[in-house]
Amino acid sequence: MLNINDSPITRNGKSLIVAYDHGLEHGPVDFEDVPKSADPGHVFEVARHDAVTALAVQKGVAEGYYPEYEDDVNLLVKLNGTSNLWQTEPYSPKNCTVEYAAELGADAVGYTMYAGSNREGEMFEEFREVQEEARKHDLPVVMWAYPRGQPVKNDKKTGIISYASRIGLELGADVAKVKYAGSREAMEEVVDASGRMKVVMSGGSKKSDRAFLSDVHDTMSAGGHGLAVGRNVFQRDEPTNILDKLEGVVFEGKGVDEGL
Ligand code: FBP
Repeated sequence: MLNINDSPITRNGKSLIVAYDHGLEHGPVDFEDVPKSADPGHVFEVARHDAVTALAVQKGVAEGYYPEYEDDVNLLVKLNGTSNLWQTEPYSPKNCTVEYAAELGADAVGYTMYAGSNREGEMFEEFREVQEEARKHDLPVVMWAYPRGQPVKNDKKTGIISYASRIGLELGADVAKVKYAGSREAMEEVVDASGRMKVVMSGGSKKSDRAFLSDVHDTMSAGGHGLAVGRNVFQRDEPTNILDKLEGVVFEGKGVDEGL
């Protein structure tokens, strides 16, 4: 495991990663409420906010936009991804090498792991390659730890989220991005299962500021290390407002009321 406390993707050991790979994972429907969010340039501008420690994008978006932002934004290149246009066994194919991500200027790389899928073996093997190549480039590896497949009846259960996060530790991730487990106590179990690896909360669909900050606060109080969030930032007309509030809760130890 790398010590990523000196990495640009952390600030005082914590991270606030803006995830913006939804155009691939969900399609343009995620941009309908706030049409300007379909423009990667808009989201790169948002990611210049001091609270944002990295912007996670697929390589095509990185190629097209990152050169203008390399002084202001830290880049996390997502190395695999999938559309939701198919319906078979969960699998997220690799579409970019660590070497190419490094050439693009990545400060970290990301990989989605669907533990529980019948194709888990292929993904473990792809992740092995990613993790070992990332070590050669000294790049932190963030695992999107999303248990999925026939044996995973409920991916919101604390035990299954803990298991997915633990798989991240076992396979050499530096950070696991997990779904919110539902309470501070449940997030504590997830963090406890994860050893020294950092655990960050995934955002999920859009909520009110108070509800979202409350989940984030639970995660931070449970010993989590921040969040990796997409829709709860870019589906707002003024993403800067929520980033100001998140900065208080994630980096300044504020409670929900104070953060608001
Ligand atoms: P959100 O904060 O919008 O949930 O984004 C997090 C994320 O992991 C994205 O990086 C990704 O595109 C999406 O969720 C995948 O979500 P799912 O596989 O659950 O549809």
